[in-house]
Amino acid sequence: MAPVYHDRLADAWCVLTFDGVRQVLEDAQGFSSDHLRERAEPVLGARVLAQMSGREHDEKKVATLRGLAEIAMDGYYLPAVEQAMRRLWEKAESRTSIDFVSELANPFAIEVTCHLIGIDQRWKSRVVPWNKSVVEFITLLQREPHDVSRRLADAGYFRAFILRLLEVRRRQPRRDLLSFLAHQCSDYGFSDNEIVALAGNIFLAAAEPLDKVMSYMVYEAFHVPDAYATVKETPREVSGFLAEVLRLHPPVQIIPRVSMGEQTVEEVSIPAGSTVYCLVGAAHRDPKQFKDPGEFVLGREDNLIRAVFSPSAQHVAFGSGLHFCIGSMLARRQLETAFRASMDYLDHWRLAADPLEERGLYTRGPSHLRLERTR
Ligand code: 2IO
Repeated sequence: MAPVYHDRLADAWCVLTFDGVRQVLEDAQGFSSDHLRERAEPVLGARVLAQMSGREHDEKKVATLRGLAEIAMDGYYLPAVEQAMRRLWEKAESRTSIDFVSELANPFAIEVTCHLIGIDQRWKSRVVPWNKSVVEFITLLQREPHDVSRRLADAGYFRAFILRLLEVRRRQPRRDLLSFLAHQCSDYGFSDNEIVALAGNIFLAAAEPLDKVMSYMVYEAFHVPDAYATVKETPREVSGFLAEVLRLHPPVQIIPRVSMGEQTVEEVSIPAGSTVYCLVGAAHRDPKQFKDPGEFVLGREDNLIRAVFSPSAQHVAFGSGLHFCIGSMLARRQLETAFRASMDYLDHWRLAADPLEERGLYTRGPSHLRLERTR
């Protein structure tokens, strides 16, 4: 397979090698995020960080990172994450068979993300379909006009809901991201519309990959029992375990860009104004970058833990360069917390069926993960 090729169906230039993907992501000038104007702005309601550059980008990113750090690291959020995961496992104790994806991972992801943003649990059933429409608008590659208008309407309800909540939290702040943004916004030049867009962006970007990675972690715990045994014995190894899950199963498979002027990647010339897809999964299986790329190897030297969650990462599950994921630390901390808690329960279960069945092209995760009780 050529390292870079034009896919006619998607009308996009697909980049499949690690070096190629890195080159594209690290050249924010040559490869812009302009696609988000059509792909994300109509549902989020304003420009988001990934579309910005220069001073505006830097200032707003600092404010958002500060908010994420303050909420996620303050000693209240992570215990709530652990509690949420434990409660779901406890509930499953009375069952003989469960689908981990729909019954644990997904409810977990929604619960903790609502908690993070500041959405009361009683609103979950409203928010879930709205968020689903926003995610579909952004990530589905082929779209029917009828569905597009329904998703735009749902996104409007979601934004109106967040705006109302923003007003409530502004009067009576709590320990959540929306309260933080409501209070910091004037100092950083965020408009209300931008806060709503940011909150919607963080909701989808936090929730959408979370259940998927959690499910892959549980799958690999059963699939590579030696690696799991090491983690159980030495809990700090969970970082390496997560790092390898992210390499082998990146939940975001496509990072799109638009070529600004003619560009050359892996000696292939890409015309100006083209859609460019960085194929994360392919890059992570590039044998030039990773030895035996298809193997799950705990603590591999070409995927060092200290670099995994920072822009110097040797994998690109969180992107690379200017728009490197600002939620990587949050992702790391909540996934490690939830997985550590899960280790108290995993022994009660076994995988009902291997191989793994997956779904999704843009974001991908196990379609289900049937577990059966062992005792
Ligand atoms: C506006 C696609 C799950 C982000 C966003 C769509 C930009 C950005 C991403 C991730 C993951 C989601 N892009 N998060 O790829 O915020």
